[in-house]
Amino acid sequence: ALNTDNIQSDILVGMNKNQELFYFFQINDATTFKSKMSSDIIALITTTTEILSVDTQPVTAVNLAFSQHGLDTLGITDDLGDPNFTNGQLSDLTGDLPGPIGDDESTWIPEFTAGTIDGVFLLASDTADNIDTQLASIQSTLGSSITTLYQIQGAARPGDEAGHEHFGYMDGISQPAVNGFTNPVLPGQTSIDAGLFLVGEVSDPNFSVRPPSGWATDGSFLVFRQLQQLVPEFNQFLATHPLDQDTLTPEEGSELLGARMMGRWKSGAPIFLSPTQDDPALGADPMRNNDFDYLDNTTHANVDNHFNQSQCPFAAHIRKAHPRGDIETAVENPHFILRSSIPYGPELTASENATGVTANDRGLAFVAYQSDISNGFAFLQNVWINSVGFPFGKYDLTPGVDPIIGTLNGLGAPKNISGLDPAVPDLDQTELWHDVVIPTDYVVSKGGEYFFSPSLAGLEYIAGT
Ligand code: N7H
Repeated sequence: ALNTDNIQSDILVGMNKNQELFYFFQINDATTFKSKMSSDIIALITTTTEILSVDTQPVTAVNLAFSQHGLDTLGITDDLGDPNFTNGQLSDLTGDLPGPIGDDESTWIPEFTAGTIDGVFLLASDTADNIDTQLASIQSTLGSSITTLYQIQGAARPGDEAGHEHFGYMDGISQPAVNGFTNPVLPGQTSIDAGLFLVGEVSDPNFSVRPPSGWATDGSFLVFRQLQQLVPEFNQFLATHPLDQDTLTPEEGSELLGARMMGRWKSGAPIFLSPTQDDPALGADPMRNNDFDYLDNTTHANVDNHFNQSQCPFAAHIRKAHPRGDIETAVENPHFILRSSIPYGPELTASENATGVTANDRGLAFVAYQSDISNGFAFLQNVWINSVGFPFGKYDLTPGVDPIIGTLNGLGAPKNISGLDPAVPDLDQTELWHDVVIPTDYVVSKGGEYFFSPSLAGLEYIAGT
């Protein structure tokens, strides 16, 4: 079993609150910062054990992670054994394999291009007021040893939309199960060794190059991305391209197109199990809503699945990001992440709805944990999501980029996606004419950074140096 007293709460469980603030800071005075870590800050950090029970959950959960720039500032000279982390996220726009991650730097905000962020506090609670109180207390403790660089306020959406992101789809359904932690394992969940998420644990692919003193053990690399969602533009695209106009109403045809781009209906029901209409009962049922593998329903053979997009396009978001039987029968798949994202920004206004043009910034404060960024986020984004040929080996050799988050070099270029229209299943190897063309990107990266979220013992180690 894992030592859940030593692991920060967001990694394996999430912050489990409706409000979450990402507070990015710069360290001005390493000595004072480390001394305040020891005397006050570490005591505030929420562990996995604490978050698991409502009885022990703090009013405001707090996690803390550092960039490489931050570890440098704090005088930590150990190489954590993750080059993507060491070089920072900005360098993955132009870096070596498995980058680039596809963003165009022109869409990044200056706070992320500056490369000066040393750390991030994650603060989560039921109310924004609780978070403000906790943040004020942290700021008063740390005084002038830090400077605020940027903050993003995340929040669950209101009412029935709680749990849904800004495009309207239920999120947070599918996560890998972590051996030695997740219990029970739900149908369709893949069990993964803890070392794919936690440094130094079983099957950590870079075990041999971690700091020999062991202080990085039970930490995890946190990929943060501010992903803006152009919701009215996305809705307008769906509204003007309804599928199957012979049998469906325009509204139903638009819903079907969105669901086929995502791989799930707005309720969370997987289209692979319910291809023609939403099934909210299926979406809400954890015993069924993740129990599919993209293989033949009865034989679970891999043969038919190379031809058939009737149940789910090859390029659907959830299939690109987790191809299940498309690859898992062939190889042990090391490309898993634990997601802990939350929406940010206001609800759509009536005028945005009417004009179809975004006036307010909103999107997803994307968070993913892994023990190797090049196997995790960077691999998913580069080799799967942004690659027109993945899943490889299909009858159609160009399924297309991910229709939700895939981008052709971050430039908003039109994207040809195979098999989105079930009436025209796109079996042809060479001709692209019946792909659905998505005219631009509806998710735009505003930038991000790579962080390391140490264990509690790791935080003590840092503070003691
Ligand atoms: Fe995605 N969305 O809300 O539209 N994602 N995602 N994602 N995503 C998933 O199955 C979304 C992004 C993954 O196991 C669902 O839990 C949005 C990035 C993975 O079957 C929905 C954005 C990356 C899965 C969304 C976004 C991923 C997944 C279905 C950006 C990685 C699990 C809910 C604005 C690089 C797949 C669920 C599986 C699921 C949405 C970004 C990865 C609804 C809006 C950048 C691995």
